Amino acid sequence: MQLTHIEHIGIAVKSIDDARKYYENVLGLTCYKIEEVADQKVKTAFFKVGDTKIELLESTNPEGPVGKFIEKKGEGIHHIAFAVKGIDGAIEHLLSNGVQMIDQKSRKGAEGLDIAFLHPKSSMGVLTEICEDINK
Ligand code: CMX
Repeated sequence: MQLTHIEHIGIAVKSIDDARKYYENVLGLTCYKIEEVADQKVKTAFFKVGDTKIELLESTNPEGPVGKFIEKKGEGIHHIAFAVKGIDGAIEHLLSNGVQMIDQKSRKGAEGLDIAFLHPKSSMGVLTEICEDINK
């Protein structure tokens, strides 16, 4: 399995409109995209920091994964996403090493990436995503 870099860090926020003021006005980053991912019940906002992105996640439904996370834990780091070469092979590798996968097959996520989530119980409490940009 070949991880190339941290593709993004997902941060759960109550309001993208409020949170982006800190990322833009204080940290000096630029929001280059806002995208709703309907099946994940989130709105996302992206900022680039070198090769890595910050993905702000605002829930659009309290029953969605980010809505439930904020209800239980409040705002904060929600997941880490690694870019991988060959996501299908990586999923096979993880499964054969006993990792519990939330997604047994890759699916389309924000920014058109192929993504799959590992269950946090298999990764020391850190919700982890692997993703691949097939256009790169
Ligand atoms: N990080 C670490 N642990 C988490 C977590 C997170 N982000 N979200 C939930 N958990 C933990 C909970 O604390 C709980 O632990 P305990 O059993 O010790 O209390 C356990 O996982 C179960 O939590 P839950 O609230 O009952 O939630 P569910 O089982 O319904 O779902 C999870 C948890 C991780 C399977 C679900 O959130 C999921 O499928 N996530 C992947 C998809 C996702 O997060 N999408 C949003 C981002 C989309 C994007 O980036 O575009």
